[in-house]
Amino acid sequence: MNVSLGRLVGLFVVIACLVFASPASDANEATAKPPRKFNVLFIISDDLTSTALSCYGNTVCQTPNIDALAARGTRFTRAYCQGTYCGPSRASFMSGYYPHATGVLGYKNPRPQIGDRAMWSEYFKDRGYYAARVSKIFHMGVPGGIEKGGNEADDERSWNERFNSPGPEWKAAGDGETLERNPNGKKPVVGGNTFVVVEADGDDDVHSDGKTAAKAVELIGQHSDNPFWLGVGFVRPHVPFVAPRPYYEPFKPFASMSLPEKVDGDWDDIPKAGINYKTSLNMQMDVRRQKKAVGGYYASVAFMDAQVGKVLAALDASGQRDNTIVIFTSDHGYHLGEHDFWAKVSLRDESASVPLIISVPGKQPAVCDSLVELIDLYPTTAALCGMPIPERLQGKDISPMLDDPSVTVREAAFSVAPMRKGFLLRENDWAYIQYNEDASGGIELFDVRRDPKQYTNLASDKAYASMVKDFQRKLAARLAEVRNNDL
Ligand SMILES: [Ca+2]
Repeated sequence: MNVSLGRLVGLFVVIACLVFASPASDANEATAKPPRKFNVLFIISDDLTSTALSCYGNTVCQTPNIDALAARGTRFTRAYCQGTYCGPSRASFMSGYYPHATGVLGYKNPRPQIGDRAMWSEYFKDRGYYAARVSKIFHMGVPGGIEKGGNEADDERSWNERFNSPGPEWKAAGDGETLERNPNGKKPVVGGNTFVVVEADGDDDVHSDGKTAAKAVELIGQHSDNPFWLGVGFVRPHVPFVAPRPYYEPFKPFASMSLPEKVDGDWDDIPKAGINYKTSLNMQMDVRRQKKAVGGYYASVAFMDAQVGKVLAALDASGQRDNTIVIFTSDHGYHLGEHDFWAKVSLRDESASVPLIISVPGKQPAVCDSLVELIDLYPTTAALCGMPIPERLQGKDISPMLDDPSVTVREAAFSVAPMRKGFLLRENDWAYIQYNEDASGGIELFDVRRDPKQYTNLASDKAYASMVKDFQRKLAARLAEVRNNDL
């Protein structure tokens, strides 16, 4: 009797579960809160190497505002751009495709290649967000485009509103010097993609980035009661190095700046295409000029950091901090004299890696060493805001890393330098660089555990021959994967 009563009760429990289980879970879904419509505040600096930020270990250049964001967000130590200069990098993370998928390897907007597919901000705009940009998100020429204040390679339909921030750039009043190709010091201050330092008169708002911060502050105040996707593009520390005088104080005299270690015969094992397009040699910069370039770059970073502080303070004042995903990054990195290289394009870590901080309300601060790419930002923010991730996107959702920084999504980051027909596969322990798709322009292989500054190219060492072959195969496969898309 007892046994059969027990069975009967058991059977009743099973039936009850079958009958009530699915209505109960439907009821839970109905009462569950819809995904939060987080705002996205995307702050991007131009030509910023992570090595210049104090939260990434720089002890000379202090960046308290970016550091404060890092202290409350996840700071990524292995984030890579997809193209090592403005045009291809920005076209890639905004469209969600690698440069070799769209073929946008220069300074054009990828709209003709992607047709009606939504760019990153447009995807949010299509879902009821107010989408706006202030200054440079897609490519703009610096300083030329900023002097003129035009839209350059922008994409109109990505935004509800867009704002440019014209500034005097190299023409700013103050003490200026052209450092590049000016050995006798007779060349005046010039425009273009040239190393020029200007210690400028007047305050922040004279300059493009000061105006960008002011406009961003205004927009955050105006749009605090509807979800927004706001892109804030600062143009410093891109050349010319122009900042108000007070930002130079910590870096003077410029002779006190230190330069990266110089190694005898450093270029002997670098293929011709791997010698960067700007070097101390072809720029004709002696040690005095090199040190001043570092000081000017740091002053520009400090100035940009102060503008980031204004934008973050406005977010706090708007009451939207707890409802806003904040991203800080750069379009690519930069050389400050390592291997006597300067600027971008190179596929070494200083140039191909980027600072990346993602702060999401409710997540614990963390440092994440997993390999991530700028192309991941689009799908990641879509996921964080409860939107479906379009299948066509070539980046990965890295949002699980914000809960658990040990999560990984890829074996190798992929970046290109189309100007040099260069390709990088960056694994945790190895950096593999090749020039031309058949590697005919040369190969570089670095053991970054033992040689983090990449002084010794192992590519022609017989002991690594099979590893080089493997990397060559992996790179060809990666490129084929990138080219296999819906375009
Ligand atoms: Ca850039």
